[in-house]
Amino acid sequence: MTITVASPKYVLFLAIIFFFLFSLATFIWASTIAVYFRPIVKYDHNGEKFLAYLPHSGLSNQRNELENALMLAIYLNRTLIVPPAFLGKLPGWHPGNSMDQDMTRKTEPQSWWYRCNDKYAINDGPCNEKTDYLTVPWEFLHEDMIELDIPMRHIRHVSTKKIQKLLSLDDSEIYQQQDKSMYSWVLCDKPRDQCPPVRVGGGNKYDDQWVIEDLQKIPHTLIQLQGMFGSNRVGVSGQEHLELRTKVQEALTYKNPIIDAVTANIVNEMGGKHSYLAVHVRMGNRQFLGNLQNTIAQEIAFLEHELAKMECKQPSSTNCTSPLKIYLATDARNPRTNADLAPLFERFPDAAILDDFSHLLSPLEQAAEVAQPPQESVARFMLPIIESMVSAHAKAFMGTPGSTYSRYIARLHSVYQSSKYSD
Ligand SMILES: Nc1nc2c(ncn2[C@@H]2O[C@H](COP(=O)(O)OP(=O)(O)O)[C@@H](O)[C@H]2O)c(=O)[nH]1
Ligand SMILES: [Mg+2]
Repeated sequence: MTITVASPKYVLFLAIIFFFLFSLATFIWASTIAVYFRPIVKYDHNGEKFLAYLPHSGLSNQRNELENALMLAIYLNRTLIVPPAFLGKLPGWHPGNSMDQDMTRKTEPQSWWYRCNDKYAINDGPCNEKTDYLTVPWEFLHEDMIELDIPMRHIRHVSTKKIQKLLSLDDSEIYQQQDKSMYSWVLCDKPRDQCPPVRVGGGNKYDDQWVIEDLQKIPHTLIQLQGMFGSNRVGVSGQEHLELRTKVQEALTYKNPIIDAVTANIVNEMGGKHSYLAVHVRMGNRQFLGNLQNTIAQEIAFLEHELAKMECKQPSSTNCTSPLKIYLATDARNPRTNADLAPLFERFPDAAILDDFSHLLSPLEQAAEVAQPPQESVARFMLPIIESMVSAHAKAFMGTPGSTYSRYIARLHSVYQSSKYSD
């Protein structure tokens, strides 16, 4: 049978080809070209003003920045542009525009043909680089953030240029802070004459001191700050501010059904809430190595002391009210064969680690629904969070001095001691 040019089969064939090409062109247009060449519409913000900052470092450092930024947004009555939480590796603070550039590159949405399907990581390029970090919205980790009475806009693409486009701002409407160092400024939330003097170069951590009024005077629609990290960087004093910070900190307690369920199953296998002891050994960064032996010795002494309080000579001794288990949270690879951790395992050979619960971790893959960039497996990025939560549900906890990650676990631990969290 021959198909002639005018035959219905030929027309149908052409129609299918045309439909296919049209769909493909529309898809390419919608996912790439239209995004970059959208006409600029000038929005009227009706007096609404914005505050943005750039995240850096590990998860607890980022949360500290978020907490500072939320307090500052309250003081200035500005809407906070909230970046996502970065799990995995995120570089520390760096000067100039490089942090903004790095963020822009890391969070840029990828074109549809470039979606990290390269399982074997053969090609160079942003997809392969991205496999060592993952972003999720902060609200995914802390669902109570939604209860906070602070205007927020959550973004996924962290870039000053992108925020400028999103808010349709001219250059003149943006106040761009250029930090001289990681601790460039500190904010005092009192009248200037009541603020402690900052002696530049006099051993002070911060270079400069601002008061709220200084920032309130800035007329620009967007204040774009750089780093926000530092304990007490945004001052909190007086009853009203202290109460607000308590609310912010409460909202930044982990709350997510997937994470909660995985934690509950591990805690259950550990014997239940408040029934075991936990320590956190932070050793993955050079800054913790100098004091590591000391830290481990202190943690062993802490565990001995806690056991003695309960008249337990060994975690499993029969005269204890109930045999006690020990949980070790750590960023060490292969903790059981790590030479630095040997003294701990020699003294407590049955101490549990996260690897012992690998059969309970697969539900964490559900985080893929909100995670970017797309990855083969996302569960591994969630593990440090599970470590924190399991440790925080212990009867007693000790962390690594100087680690903000440990400090946050200690905070969670005291929250979880309250009746609200005990069954
Ligand atoms: N798997 C695992 N990772 C951890 C643990 N503790 C810390 N980390 C990792 O180390 C980072 C801690 O960084 P950061 O928040 O800057 O805290 P700090 O450096 O300890 O003050 C986290 O984002 C985790 O990726 C742990 O117990 N287990
Ligand atoms: Mg750190």
